[in-house]
Amino acid sequence: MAKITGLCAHEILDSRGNPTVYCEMEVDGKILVEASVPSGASTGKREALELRDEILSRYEGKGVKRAITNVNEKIKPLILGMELDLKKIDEAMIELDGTPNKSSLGANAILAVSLCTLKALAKVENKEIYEYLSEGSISMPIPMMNILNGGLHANSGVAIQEFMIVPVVKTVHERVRCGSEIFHKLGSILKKKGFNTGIGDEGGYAPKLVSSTEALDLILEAIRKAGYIPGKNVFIALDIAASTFYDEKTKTYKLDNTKMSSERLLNYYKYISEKYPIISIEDPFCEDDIESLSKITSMLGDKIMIVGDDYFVTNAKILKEAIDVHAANSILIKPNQIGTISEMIDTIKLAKENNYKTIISHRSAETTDSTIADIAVGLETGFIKTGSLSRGERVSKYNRLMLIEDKLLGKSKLGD
Ligand code: 2PG
Ligand code: MG
Repeated sequence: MAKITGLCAHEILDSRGNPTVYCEMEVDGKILVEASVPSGASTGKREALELRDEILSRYEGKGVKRAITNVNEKIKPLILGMELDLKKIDEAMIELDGTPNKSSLGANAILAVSLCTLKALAKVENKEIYEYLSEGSISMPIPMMNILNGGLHANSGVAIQEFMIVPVVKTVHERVRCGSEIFHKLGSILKKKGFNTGIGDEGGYAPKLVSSTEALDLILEAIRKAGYIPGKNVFIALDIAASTFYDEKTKTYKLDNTKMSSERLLNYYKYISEKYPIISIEDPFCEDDIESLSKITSMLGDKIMIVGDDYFVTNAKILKEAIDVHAANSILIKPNQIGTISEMIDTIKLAKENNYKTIISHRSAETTDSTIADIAVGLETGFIKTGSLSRGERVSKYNRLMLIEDKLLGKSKLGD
């Protein structure tokens, strides 16, 4: 069996211009792989810890030198010479860390090594990552494309974090084309109406709007003007990220300048899901409010996806608790929320066994590492959420999906 012969981490920058962890791994003295990790802004409280240096004079405290040192001085001696086995390597790192939320080594340090291990395993077997991950079948995901950014991802004043279009046309190439055409159409509509066409963290437009329904109307207009039919071949998904506009003291949500109780917010969701072709609502209430999550699931869950992100933080134990109370019917999967690829795989399995839909997801700060595209195909997550149709770190995932599709269609022959 192949053995790990080298490991080295470096500090690089993510798409928000903050430091993140990059790692190289060598196997059998000849195979070299690399991986880098993303970072969130609207993070769930129970996520595995992203270790930052907290030295304010350097990158405003956001340096990751401690995580780098943990890879180079603690994880490296642990796994050097070990056989290449994802579960064993992940377990060894979890044990070395010894905390429930990976706060000693840092989930950013651990995930970089876990990702390298996955990539090395595929390379050793001369397989693509999606082929290595597959348990017999593969399928191409439907993308949720965030073309209008709000919340903590933009300075637009719109409380809802992500307005996504979901093209359900036949191939990934057509889905990407559809997304790109609607994205550009939205840009020209905004320009014509005198809005700013600057973009947010995930590459979607970030105009200053007065309400969320104004955003939904603009998107409907863009879908139609691009030649598609809302509710037929293009749907809408929302990430509310409600924890980010919840006031603990008054127990209210401040949405579009209106203070709302959870009851009123629930009615608002009912209203917009009847008026617009919405197929998915993520994090509709603050992440501690599992009761409201169960309520919305019983009210709307037979028609639309109710997605837990900040609620579940890709953690199988937390998901299990939610399954027991019928909270949500879908889960967002983010590798860095849990910190290892093998734990992420366990969470996907648990979700599927319980008929929860799965959406593999980027973070709002990304690198050009496109492994989540392979995960979507190989583990058949069904959906992928990876931002808008602009910014290199977002399109790297769409590009990877298109290249995988070409390969599967036999369109990747270099010679005769
Ligand atoms: C989310 C994500 C990704 P962040 O809330 O789903 O879109 O945002 O990475 O900032 O948590
Ligand atoms: Mg989210």
